[in-house]
Amino acid sequence: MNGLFDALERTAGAVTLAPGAALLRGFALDDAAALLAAIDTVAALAPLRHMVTPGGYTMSVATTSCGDMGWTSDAQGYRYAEYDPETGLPWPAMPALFGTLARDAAAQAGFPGFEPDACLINRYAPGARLTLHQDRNERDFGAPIVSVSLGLPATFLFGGIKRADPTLKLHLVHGDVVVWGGPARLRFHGVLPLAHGTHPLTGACRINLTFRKAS
Ligand code: MD3
Ligand code: FE
Repeated sequence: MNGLFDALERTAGAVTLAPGAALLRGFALDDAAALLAAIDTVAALAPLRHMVTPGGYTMSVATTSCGDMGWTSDAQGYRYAEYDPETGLPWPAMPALFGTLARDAAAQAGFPGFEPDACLINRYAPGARLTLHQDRNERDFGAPIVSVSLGLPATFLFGGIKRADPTLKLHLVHGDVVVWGGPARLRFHGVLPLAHGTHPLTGACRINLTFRKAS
């Protein structure tokens, strides 16, 4: 895969992909096993599920959340909610490691004081994808979004402010963290269908964490 960011991706440390968007290559590597164990704990309380979009499509990505707020979708629309509609219970607490990692990554990318109140957990099986979209359900677009990639690699699409703007491809691998803030916060983005494969820590899937300030 010859993404346009290949040269940048080979550089160690924080790399600016675009104004407000920083790639922290391997930032979560040392925490990956502990993150995956914590994800299992969350998913035991709030199962990963395939949500239905307002347009009536069942998402190929399976999703759950932890933290004070969780992201949900149904025929009524996309939104954050305090309760998991599947269980009727509050979302599981955000594991301490999650908050620390998100705060440290945001600070390294130039967004000190990031205190996420929601972590969306996306699980991709081979073939699962996320079509181009904007994240606009959060109240404050001044806060960044921090994303953590675990398991199988994926090709991420990074677009512009309009849906029809050209997209760049970015190869995201196990342990990569990207911070999306400032002028990058509302850019369109998506994930191409996941390729088949097996990762030693996750098996045949990719898991993505996105940390947000939802309220
Ligand atoms: C760029 N998740 O959950 S993370 C999502 O890999 C989502 O599961 C993808 O898009 C995934 O909404 C991509 C990277 C990401 C997240 C939010 C962004 C990139 C972003 C917000 C603005 C710009
Ligand atoms: Fe998104």
